This record gives sequence, C-alpha cells and structure tokens, in this order.
Amino acid sequence: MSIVTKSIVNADAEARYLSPGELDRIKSFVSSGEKRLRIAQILTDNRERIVKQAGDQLFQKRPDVVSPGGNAYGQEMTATCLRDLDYYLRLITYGIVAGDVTPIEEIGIVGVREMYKSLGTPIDAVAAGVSAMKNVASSILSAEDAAEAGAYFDYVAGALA
Ligand SMILES: CCC1=C(C)/C(=C/C2=NC(=C\c3[nH]c(/C=C4\NC(=O)[C@H](C)[C@H]4CC)c(C)c3CCC(=O)O)/C(CCC(=O)O)=C2C)NC1=O
Repeated sequence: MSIVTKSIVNADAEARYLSPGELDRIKSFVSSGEKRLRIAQILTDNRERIVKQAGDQLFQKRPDVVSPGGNAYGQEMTATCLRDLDYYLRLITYGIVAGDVTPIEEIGIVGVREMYKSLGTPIDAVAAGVSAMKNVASSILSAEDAAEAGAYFDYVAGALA
C-alpha cells in the first residue's frame, strides 16, 4: 500500500481528517516522486547490465556457489540464480516507486529464509548478490539518486543477511 492509501485507510478507520503528520509524509512522498520515478526508470533500463555485472562480482567473491556441489553450479542453476537477482532488482524498483519497502517485504522477504533453506541456497550469498547490484547501480546513477536507491538495496541485503 502506498503512503497515500495507507494514510487514508488509517484516518478513515477513525473517521478523522488526515493529520498534519500524515499530510507532511504525503507531501514528502509527492515531492520526491519525480526523482523516484527517474531512478526506477534507469534501473529498469539497465537491468540486464546490473544483474550480469553483479553476478560476475558475486561469483568472483563466492566461487563456491558456482563450483561443483554449489547451489548455482551449472548453466541452468546459474541462470536461475541470476533470475533471482533480477527478481530482487524488480522488487526494488517497486519499493522505490512506492517510496516504501512494504511491497518488497510482502513479495520477496516474507518466508524466503525457509524457502532458500529448503532449496539449499546460501541466503548470505543472495544478500551479497544484492549488495553487488547496489554497487553496479550506484555506478550508473547520480550520487543523489544512488543514495535514495541504496536504502532499498540495503533493506533487501539486510533482510537476507
Ligand atoms: C519474486 C519473489 C521470488 C523469489 C525471491 C523466488 C526465488 C526462488 N528461487 C528459486 C530457486 C533457485 N534460486 C537460486 C539462487 C542462487 N543460488 C545460489 O547459490 C546463489 C547464491 C543464488 C543466486 C544469487 C538457485 C540456484 C535456484 C535453483 C535451485 C534448485 O533448483 O535446486 C526458487 C525455486 C523455484 C524455481 O526454481 O523457480 C524460487 C521460488 N521466486 C519468487 O517468485
């Protein structure tokens, strides 16, 4: 839910007008809108490069995951691993557009620890892959945009660490 919808639902539940604090938060959400949409657009346009370069960085740092016996060993498994990074980049663009990590949490964080455990996927390596995506994205974005986007990458990496 966006901050706008959330504030309205909360206010209406108490049959009251939006509070000054809620209006302030909505104001900051609206005034950062252009920036957030610009960042989401740039990340979307560069998704292949971000995922590929982050994968290269991850496999250099964690050669075990793509070595025999590793969870991402073999062409097909490596491709599935990169697909997961792409999933997280997509969720990060949702969060940036919403100005809120809730969509990321609901789609990609809740229950994921158990899921990766059952797949034998080292979740700390997924987190390292997300951090690598942050590095690549930061090199593409302006410093101001990188700072805004960085918080969402950090949220995911932290939630998976
Ligand atoms: C949008 C929310 C969402 C997420 C997050 C998601 C993850 C997800 N990753 C999966 C598999 C996988 N995920 C990985 C990922 C990796 N292995 C490693 O060692 C690396 C550290 C890492 C890449 C960074 C691999 C290799 C598999 C296949 C495992 C297997 O089939 O044995 C699977 C099992 C089913 C499938 O193969 O598609 C799911 C559901 N699916 C979703 O719908």
